Amino acid sequence: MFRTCLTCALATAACQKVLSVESLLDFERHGHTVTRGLISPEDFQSQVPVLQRYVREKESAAAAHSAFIMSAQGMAGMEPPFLQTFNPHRHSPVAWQWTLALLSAACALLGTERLRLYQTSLFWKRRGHDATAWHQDLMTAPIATNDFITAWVPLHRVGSIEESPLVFQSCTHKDLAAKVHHEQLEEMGIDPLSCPGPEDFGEHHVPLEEGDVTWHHGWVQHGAPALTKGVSRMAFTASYFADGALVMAPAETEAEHPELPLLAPA
Ligand SMILES: O=C(O)CCC(=O)C(=O)O
Ligand SMILES: [Fe+2]
Repeated sequence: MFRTCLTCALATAACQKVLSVESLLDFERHGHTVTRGLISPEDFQSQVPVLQRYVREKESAAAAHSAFIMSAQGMAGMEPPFLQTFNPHRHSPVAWQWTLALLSAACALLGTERLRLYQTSLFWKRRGHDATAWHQDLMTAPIATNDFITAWVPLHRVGSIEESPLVFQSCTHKDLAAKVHHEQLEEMGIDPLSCPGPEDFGEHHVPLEEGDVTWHHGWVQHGAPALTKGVSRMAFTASYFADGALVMAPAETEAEHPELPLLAPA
């Protein structure tokens, strides 16, 4: 991000005010980092119950969506990795407040002063749900950019790997050559099922206390192990990208991303 910061003295000053140089470098080098205590204890205690209530209200819609996705991927009847409620910021003032509260740190980490919001989500992983498989967020976002970041905010303490934190393959946002894709493994005669999953490979930031936030770059490989301690894990996420990126033509994205047409360049 210094690449971008150096083009603008103001942005450099803003970056260093919001986050330490160590955090900025950590994100730049590894593609993920953690910011401790970004949500204040007062806000956390009063606002988390509102978000938890919202997740529960949307449970049946989220379950229907995940059943649809599992079936589309030929895995009908299997456990999904989580229930996902999309874009709570459009309906919940608290989710919108968190989206704005995370903005300065997101700008600092991407080294820009103007971001667009791609999406917010609430992830609810319960005991019995599958692991969140290794993936890169930008693979499924219809945006041509390398400047994309997601804040992942657990709605409770995540004290250990058994409680399903996000797990990252460091540096894959810069150098994917070091890792091989699932399909390539098959070609190479390696059983993809015996590849180490997020439960026994990768870096994480536990223990995460209330108000801590992990950040990951849109190209970094990440996932999460299945929950083996506790019964439920919930997280709020907000994904942003640097203003000015090209997005796919509205007609192709309208069904899934009704807000994206607003972002299309003239
Ligand atoms: O919470 C999870 O298990 C998945 C979240 C995720 O992949 C993301 O925030 O990009
Ligand atoms: Fe992701």
